[in-house]
Amino acid sequence: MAYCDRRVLSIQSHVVSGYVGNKAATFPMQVLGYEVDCINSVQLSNHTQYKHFSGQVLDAEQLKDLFAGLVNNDIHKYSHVLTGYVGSPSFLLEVVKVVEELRAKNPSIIFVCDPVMGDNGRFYVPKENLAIYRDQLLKMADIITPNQFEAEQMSGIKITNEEEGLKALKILHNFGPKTVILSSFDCGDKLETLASTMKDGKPSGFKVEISKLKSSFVGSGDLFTALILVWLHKHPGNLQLAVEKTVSTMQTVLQNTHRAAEAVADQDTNSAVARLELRLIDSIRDIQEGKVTVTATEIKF
Ligand code: PXL
Repeated sequence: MAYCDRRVLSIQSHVVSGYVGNKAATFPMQVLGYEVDCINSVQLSNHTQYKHFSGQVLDAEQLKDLFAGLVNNDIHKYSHVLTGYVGSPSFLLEVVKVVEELRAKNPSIIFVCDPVMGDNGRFYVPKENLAIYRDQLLKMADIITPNQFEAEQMSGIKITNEEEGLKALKILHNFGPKTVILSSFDCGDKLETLASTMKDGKPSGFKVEISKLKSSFVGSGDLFTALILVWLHKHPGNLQLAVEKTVSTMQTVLQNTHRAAEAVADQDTNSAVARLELRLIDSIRDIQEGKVTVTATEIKF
């Protein structure tokens, strides 16, 4: 295997406690056989949906400094660059330069961009990040994985059903990325994943219906993106299988998490938010196995 066949530079958040950002993405990619180098865009005590959080947010100069070390040692050759939660617009603008330099080093690098901005109708990063994703990062990205809120913000389309979801996908393709995956959107009594890739100038893809769980999870989008990066790489050209493996694993990890949270529900030492931290370590075998339990069906565009 060549030096950089399965090497990911992952630029996302670090949290001391819990599983979002790099803490949610690194372990799954590693146990599936990938080398993962992390740049932590922020270092926080815990994710921002807790009552309290504290820590540091890196800016452009700090990213530039870290990346310069890699370049000066000529150790910046990666198969993938993955970006997620970024807490400062200046840092995000510097990410554009980092991706350019990584692509100069390895022209076939795959850029997987999760435009992490918010969820359930509200932003949890500065709003200025929206224009930077839409106008600069999307045109460089090979694969993007917005959630419903992020797809709505970037496309300008409110998504309440599949037709609107597909309309948003097409708009997002027009910004540049070959593959657009709407990790999930709410269509009443169910959730749905939509994945599409451009072939001969036209979008083609697959959808999966998912049943809703009663809990709401933080970090699930970060896990989703790490899994789709791996499964698309292991099954090149087979979007259907990659989506099936990703959504199946997600369902299993979320069910494991939900079950574990219920089991400790009456212990007052754990807040409701802490109980719902993803049970990634307990799910190691499910992550490695990637057993398909859902069926993705072809989308009629
Ligand atoms: O999963 C998104 C995410 C990532 N990183 C941090 C977060 C959140 C969501 O709240 O707070 C630090």
